[in-house]
Amino acid sequence: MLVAATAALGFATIGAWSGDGSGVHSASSSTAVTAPAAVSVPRAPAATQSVTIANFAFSPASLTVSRGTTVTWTNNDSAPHNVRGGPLQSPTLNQGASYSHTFTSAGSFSYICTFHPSMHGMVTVR
Ligand SMILES: [Cu+2]
Repeated sequence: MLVAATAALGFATIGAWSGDGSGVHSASSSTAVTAPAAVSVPRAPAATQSVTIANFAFSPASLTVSRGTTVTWTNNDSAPHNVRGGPLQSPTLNQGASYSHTFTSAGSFSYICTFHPSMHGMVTVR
């Protein structure tokens, strides 16, 4: 009697195990769902900001960033421009060209375009 009960229990256990087998299957598809979350990780490390050069002006003309931020200037004008002042020493930026600088110390950094000195910009780093 007892042996028969044990055998039945063993059979039931095997049945449960095969049920787990299909459970493993759904677990592997939930692993695939987890993967897109890992894609968000690269966003965290480096802060970036953009300044557009258009219509002979920097936009935004004034920007406040945290130390370690990389600022990228992109010239959208057909006229060439540059970004000069303090640590900012870009080459001539023709249309579509960009220049990046990573600000590692706090301070206020004003800059101009030396071709058009009326073009002013400022980056405040804190
Ligand atoms: Cu200019």
